[in-house]
Amino acid sequence: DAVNQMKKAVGDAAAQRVKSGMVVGLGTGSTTVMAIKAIGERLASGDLKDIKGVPTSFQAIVLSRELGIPLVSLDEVEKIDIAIDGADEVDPQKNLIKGGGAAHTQEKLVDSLAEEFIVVVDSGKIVDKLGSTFLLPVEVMPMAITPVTRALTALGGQPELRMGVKKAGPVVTDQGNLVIDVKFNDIPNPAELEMKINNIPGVLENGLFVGVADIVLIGDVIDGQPSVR
Ligand code: DER
Repeated sequence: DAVNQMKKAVGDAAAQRVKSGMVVGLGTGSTTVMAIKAIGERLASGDLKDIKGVPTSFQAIVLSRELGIPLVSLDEVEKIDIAIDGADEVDPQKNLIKGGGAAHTQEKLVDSLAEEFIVVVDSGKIVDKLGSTFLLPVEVMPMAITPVTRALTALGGQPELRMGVKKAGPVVTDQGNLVIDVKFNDIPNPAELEMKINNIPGVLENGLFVGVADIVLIGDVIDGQPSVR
């Protein structure tokens, strides 16, 4: 369908920017899956050689293994040349809300370390204001759920514990923590809110990515043809 066409178009475009010999941050989510698959195809065809991936989730690890993309840890690399990752919202200042896949803790680490962080989104993710279409994910230590819920409410949010779909009970992150999704009616200062939330004891990371994205590739379908801007 059109959204998948957009995701593939933007994933392919991002994969084309990877050069042989690079260390590539491998993000999480269905759009980034398209980019990682395209990287795998370029490796298989010989068009791309000698790259190393730094994964941001079990999803990225499993897919990279299937595709034969060699993985390295942050202890083994001097730098990350490019990170490719998705987003749930992108505002006009290229600030993001991420965490739809509950992977935003490792993602923010890898994406912010990269020399160039490329965001891959379909056009449906573009918003005027962060928080207008997506709840803000917050990764929280299990023992801290109740006090953090109170603190997020005090910040003006409406928090709710993220429940699993094919897993009974709450979603558990790759770090073994839980996720609270928070509705904020307005986020006038994303940088300030990002810091305030991360300063709540028991919070590991939240999905506001302020001043991290370098390039945003937007997939569209125009006159039935996928395009990227
Ligand atoms: O969890 C994440 O941050 C993902 O990147 C998510 O925000 C985007 O996932 P999607 O490409 O499947 O919409």
